[in-house]
Amino acid sequence: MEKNWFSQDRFGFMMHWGLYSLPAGEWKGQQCEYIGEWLQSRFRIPNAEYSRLAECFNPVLFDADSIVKHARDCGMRYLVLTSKHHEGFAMYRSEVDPYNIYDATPFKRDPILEFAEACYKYDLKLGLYYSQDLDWKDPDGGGYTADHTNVGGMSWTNDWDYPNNDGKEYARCFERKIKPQVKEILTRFGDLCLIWFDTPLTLSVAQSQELCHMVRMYQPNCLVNSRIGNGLGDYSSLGDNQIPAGRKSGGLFETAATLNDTWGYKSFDQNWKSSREMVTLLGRLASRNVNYLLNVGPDPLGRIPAKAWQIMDEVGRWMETCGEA
Ligand code: JFZ
Repeated sequence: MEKNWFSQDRFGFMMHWGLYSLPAGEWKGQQCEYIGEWLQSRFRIPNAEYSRLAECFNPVLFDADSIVKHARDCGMRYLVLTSKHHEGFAMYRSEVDPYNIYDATPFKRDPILEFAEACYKYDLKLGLYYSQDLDWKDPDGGGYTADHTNVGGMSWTNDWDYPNNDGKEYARCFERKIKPQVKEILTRFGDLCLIWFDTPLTLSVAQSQELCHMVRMYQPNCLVNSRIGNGLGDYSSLGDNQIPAGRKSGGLFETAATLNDTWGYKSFDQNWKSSREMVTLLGRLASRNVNYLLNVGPDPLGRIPAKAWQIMDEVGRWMETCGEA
């Protein structure tokens, strides 16, 4: 795989899928007004309680083949899947940590592997999201330095289970979990087109460099996004849903944008963009030299919500009639 694919294949599909998809934005009678994948931090749910979601996570209607085919029909050329989000739960069979979809759920399947196979079949490129800094399962997960809260007033770090921020040492989490899991995702699923790191708050320059070197070593043609931190990476992830004012030059750029107002599934978020808005956005971003990475959160059974599926259908039809970029 050549690295210059990025400027040709301007349209990608991102999926935020994890344990958070199961409560679907609600916890004990309260609706999460914030993005769904932040539910654990929003309601400060102890790991002992949150991890029990795994016991009933069984997305039996998940079908990687039909989702990838649908993305392809919609004109998308690459996929980006959450292999592990801030909650710390791996969505693939990890030997590093049993807190993963294969070992901890009745599902006993590896969706990332199934997606990888479907991508190969339909000739889409595969990229993986991995939260390398924030990890709420690990006592030394990042986000405990400086300001401990994000814009919504939620903790970056798990200070509900592990309140002693001063005693935390990200280097321990980095060595025992992050590096070994990054190695896993780089070596298990064939060629990757990119790794989508996120929210670098705690990583040192050396740690960002080390992850970059691992990517180079195991996947020489795999791009790294700028959220690896410390000014590194091959391309810039712009702010969420951001459209730059003018044409970007001197590099590769991507805007991740979600189809409603959450990245992870929330049953009550029905604020979907129209296919017309999507097509317009795709055109405007492409004219500014920016890729469009469109996100949808699969539901607890592993389905793309019907409304999102239908909007993607419409985009596909538009692509057919008006030609592809
Ligand atoms: C991060 C995550 O915290 C969030 O859950 C989701 O995965 C999203 C795609 O990425 O949130 C961010 C990170 C960076 C910015 C905004 C939200 N930013 O730079 O504007």
